Amino acid sequence: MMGYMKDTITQLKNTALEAIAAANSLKETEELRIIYFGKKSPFTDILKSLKNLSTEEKRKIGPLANSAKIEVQEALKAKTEALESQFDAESEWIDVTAPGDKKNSGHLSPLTIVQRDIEEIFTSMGFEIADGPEVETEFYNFDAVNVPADHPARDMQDTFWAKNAVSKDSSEKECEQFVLRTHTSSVQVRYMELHTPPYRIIIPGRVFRQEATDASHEHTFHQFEALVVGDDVSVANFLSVAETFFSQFFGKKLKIRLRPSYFPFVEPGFEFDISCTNCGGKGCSSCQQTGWLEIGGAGMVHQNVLVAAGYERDQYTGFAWGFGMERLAMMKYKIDDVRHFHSGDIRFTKQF
Ligand code: FA5
Repeated sequence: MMGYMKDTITQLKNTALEAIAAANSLKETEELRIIYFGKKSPFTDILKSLKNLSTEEKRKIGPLANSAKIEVQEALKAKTEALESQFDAESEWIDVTAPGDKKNSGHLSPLTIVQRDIEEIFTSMGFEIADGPEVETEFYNFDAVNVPADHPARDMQDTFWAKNAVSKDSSEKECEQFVLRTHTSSVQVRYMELHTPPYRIIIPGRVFRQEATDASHEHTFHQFEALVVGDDVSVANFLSVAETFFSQFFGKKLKIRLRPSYFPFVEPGFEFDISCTNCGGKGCSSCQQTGWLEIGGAGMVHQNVLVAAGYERDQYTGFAWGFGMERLAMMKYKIDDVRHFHSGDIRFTKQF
């Protein structure tokens, strides 16, 4: 019996060691682990059958079975580790000559580029950048800038009114409706209330109008307002600032032309044009042969606006202008349709 058991143990050990030596993958070593050390392990069977032997025999066969088991266990462990390190080396291998993964980086919208250009030019002229809410009270969007409740300009600006909204504004202008601001002029009186002249600011921002959209009209677009208030601010100051800004923005010397116009918040008011950036004023298809490009509205701040902000009438003078950033970007980059800006089309954005 003892001789038979010895042979069985030796044979089991040799077969296991051979199988382990021949294993070529972690899958195979795992299969061998289950065969030799799983629930139905032949080593366990041998150890269990020791109970049929005499004490003397147990003393000899027991250690033999144990050492065979340990030898096989260690061989299996060594083989598994060898295969694992071989696997790691394979998975971590890097082909340094392979072309890299190209990352798709984003791109600034032409509108952001234009806004940054505008801000840079104006801050270099000593202007500050101011901001205000896009959801605005009726007061700051209309009344404060001299557009009373029955004024037709409220219709002209195709306002989005917020339904049943009541202002809880700290300025105690109670029971007003909210509007999506129709122009950046809404920030004028907000700023004036908190500051004492002299000051010069620009207010870039998003505005909203209930427009039937077309190539030059969007319902959501951007304006930037310029506002200068002080003791002796004149139209000459406006002309000088406008000429400096537009010449720098378009990178060439431009002329400014004023035409009389009407906006409730300025007196006198005017539309202003710049000499055509394409032909320099000779006349071409971009300027309909006129030599001029229409830019936007401007004027001397109406005294009613300064009074609405809490200043004394005729204490200060100022100028203001406001125009569309999309329209400016369209002129600079020759974009033919304002709706491209919000299209989300990467082919458009990537061109700038
Ligand atoms: C105003 O909004 C006045 N607040 C401007 C102003 C400020 C005048 C201070 C005087 C003093 P207007 O509605 O014309 O004015 O708009 C100004 C500019 O916004 C236009 O010249 C144009 O460039 C742009 N704009 C107006 N409507 C749209 C639109 N639907 N889509 C794109 N741009 C527009």
